[in-house]
Amino acid sequence: MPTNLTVEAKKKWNEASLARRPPEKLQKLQEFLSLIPKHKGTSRLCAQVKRQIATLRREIRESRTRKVGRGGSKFFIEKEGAAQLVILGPTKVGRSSLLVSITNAKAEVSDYPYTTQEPVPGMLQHEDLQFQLVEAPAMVKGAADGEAWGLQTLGLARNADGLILVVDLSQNPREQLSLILGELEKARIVTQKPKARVEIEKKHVGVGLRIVVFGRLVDCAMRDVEALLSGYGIRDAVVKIHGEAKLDDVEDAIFESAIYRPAIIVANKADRVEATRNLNELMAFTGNKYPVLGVSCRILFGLDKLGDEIFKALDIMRVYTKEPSKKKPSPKPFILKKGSTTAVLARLIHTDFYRSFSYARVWAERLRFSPQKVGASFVLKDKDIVELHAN
Ligand SMILES: Nc1nc2c(ncn2[C@@H]2O[C@H](COP(=O)(O)OP(=O)(O)O)[C@@H](O)[C@H]2O)c(=O)[nH]1
Ligand SMILES: [Mg+2]
Repeated sequence: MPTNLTVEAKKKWNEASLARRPPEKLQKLQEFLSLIPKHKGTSRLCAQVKRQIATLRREIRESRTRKVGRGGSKFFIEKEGAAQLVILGPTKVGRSSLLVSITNAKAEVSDYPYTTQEPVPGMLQHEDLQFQLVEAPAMVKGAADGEAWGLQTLGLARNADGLILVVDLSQNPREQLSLILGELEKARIVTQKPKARVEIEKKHVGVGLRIVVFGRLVDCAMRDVEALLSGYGIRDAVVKIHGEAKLDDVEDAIFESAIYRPAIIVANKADRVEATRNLNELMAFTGNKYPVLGVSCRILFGLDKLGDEIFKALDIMRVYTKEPSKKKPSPKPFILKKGSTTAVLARLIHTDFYRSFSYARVWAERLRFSPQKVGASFVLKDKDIVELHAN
């Protein structure tokens, strides 16, 4: 639904998005909110801006108390390994138990609620890859509105590559899952793959607007996208449109509203007597929207499948590079999004490599003969071995 904002409102939004200092940003957002016409098409935007305002207020307040307190937030966990996944769930479902069962981490498993108050990382080995799992504090009702450690927890989720949603099979799984998904949705984190993905990368003044459509514009033309962007004062940016995109998706991207994080549901305590019934209920509730793994951290059941599910959910692949002078590829793979080309690999290795790319040789079982000489647009697959040649 279009928001039909006035020129003045759009200008104000642009000012708010450019503001760097939190108090200034807060001021601009409040002014922006008052300029949004209130109708059906703007209700979601209003809710989102209100939440942003609430978050900023809290941040400002907390940074004031931190200055006198112990300083530094422990809530940001530096990424390690192939991907970072945050373990979310209500208290006592077994988030710590999961972490200690499958990683090297030392988290405290306990019968007391809200034991985990700071994120705890651990590494999970999956074949020749490692995934970093981070246990977040318990998800509570109202997390998206700042209850308990809600905003920090949702911040962790936003920053991660994927989510592991843990529920307890000795209790109503539907309630637990609805709680988690509800808070994620309020924080504009979606767990279902959207039909379209729009990235807006703002550039220096004078660079101009470059719009690249990898998918298709469904309900609009290129000039509509240009008009929408320039209406918001976005004149210097690279805009990438993937999938089946509507003009609304582009407007959503301007407001940096929704982000997609793939999710896996881990249903724990499968050893309990009520577990089978609750697992069936959970499956009926989720349909085939999410991968669901029934596990028990107590008797170490079902956990060996998690690595594979994570790998699938992240939509990634491994590519091994080989130097022309060497016989064997490097043992450590590069991690790429599924469907990436040799050009993407070259750019990941080095921008210079990308610029001077000449051709590649690829070894793979699916090819009729290996190695095969390929160009920059060759689509790679998991476990391909690639030798890059530059000019
Ligand atoms: N029966 C059973 N209890 C479990 C299992 N996993 C964890 N628990 C228990 O559930 C409680 C909470 O576990 P914990 O990992 O601390 O949960 P967290 O609050 O989500 O981190 C502890 O008493 C654990 O012993 C399981 O697979 N089966
Ligand atoms: Mg815990």
